[in-house]
Amino acid sequence: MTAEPPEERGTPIGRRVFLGTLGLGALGVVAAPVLQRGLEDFLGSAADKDPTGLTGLLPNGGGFRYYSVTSSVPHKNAETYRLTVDGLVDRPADYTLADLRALPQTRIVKDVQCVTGWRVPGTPFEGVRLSTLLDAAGVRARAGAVHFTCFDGAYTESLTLAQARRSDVLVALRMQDEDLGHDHGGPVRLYVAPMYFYKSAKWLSGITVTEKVKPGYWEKRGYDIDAWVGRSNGRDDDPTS
Ligand SMILES: Nc1nc2c(c(=O)[nH]1)N[C@H]1C(S)=C(S)[C@@H](COP(=O)(O)O)O[C@H]1N2
Ligand SMILES: [Mo]
Repeated sequence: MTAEPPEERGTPIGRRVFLGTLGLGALGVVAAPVLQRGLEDFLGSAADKDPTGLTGLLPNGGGFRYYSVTSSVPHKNAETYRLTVDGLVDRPADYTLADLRALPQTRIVKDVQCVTGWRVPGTPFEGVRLSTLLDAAGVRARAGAVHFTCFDGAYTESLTLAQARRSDVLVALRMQDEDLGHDHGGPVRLYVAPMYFYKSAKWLSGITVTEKVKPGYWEKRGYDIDAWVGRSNGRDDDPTS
């Protein structure tokens, strides 16, 4: 088994670890932000440690852990949510939740893999293909990448244009066949099926087409930019896609 960073072992409930402030890149380790709180997270951790799988039977949200790099995140709903598409495009756009729901929806069922080691099998995500929004915006010839921003005000991510145009990259509105809840990045998050889950930016608010890849929040702190599951970050997990 690939080594997990220590904060993933027995993290006490309520402990807040903001590794970003510790200069992860300088430490040269692969580690993750952990902001664990509440019953769901406790059960999620416990399930990983109980070889009998007993805790897996509890209604614990299926092994997901809550992550945020900020201590609080505003709540957005159908009235207040907006997604902006801008940058190197011919037709910048602002989408409401209703606008996104009115576009063709794609459902994908794959495993989810966090770079710190936890994996959740067969998780349905559903939403609009990112390529649909890019095509609608009219990406200009010199564009080469896409940058994502979030309404937590801090998290960012990026993909090359080729990655962003894959059919398994979604602007997700639903997860586990329910509308995306706030804790999982709702009402709208990115879902990048073949990559480690840190690429799947929660609370998505901006899609900016750029010339070159701009490293995202964790990539500035040491994670690989090309985050293919099993082929990056020094890990050998089975692919998710
Ligand atoms: N805005 C935002 N998106 C984020 C993160 C975050 O801290 N903030 N963490 C990433 C990481 S490292 C993981 S593993 C997943 C966790 O998603 P979950 O909280 O739905 O389990 O979200 C990713 N997207
Ligand atoms: Mo993660």
